[in-house]
Amino acid sequence: MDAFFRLYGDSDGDRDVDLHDLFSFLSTLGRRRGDPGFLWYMDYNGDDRVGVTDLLAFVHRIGTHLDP
Ligand SMILES: [Ca+2]
Ligand SMILES: [Ca+2]
Repeated sequence: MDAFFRLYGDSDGDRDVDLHDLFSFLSTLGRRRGDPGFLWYMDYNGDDRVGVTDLLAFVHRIGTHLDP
């Protein structure tokens, strides 16, 4: 499981952060732990909600690709 989500923001595990992952991120933006649709792996700083800090971390990674 942690190999799957080694790259923060890669929601589908294909080792990049692209538009598909962005849609997943936006679907959980503003949610907190316990909300339907909360995606724990999009919570970058671990404060149990997906907010501005996580958004900035995500945006920073858009377009990155993890090499094998
Ligand atoms: Ca991806
Ligand atoms: Ca957070």
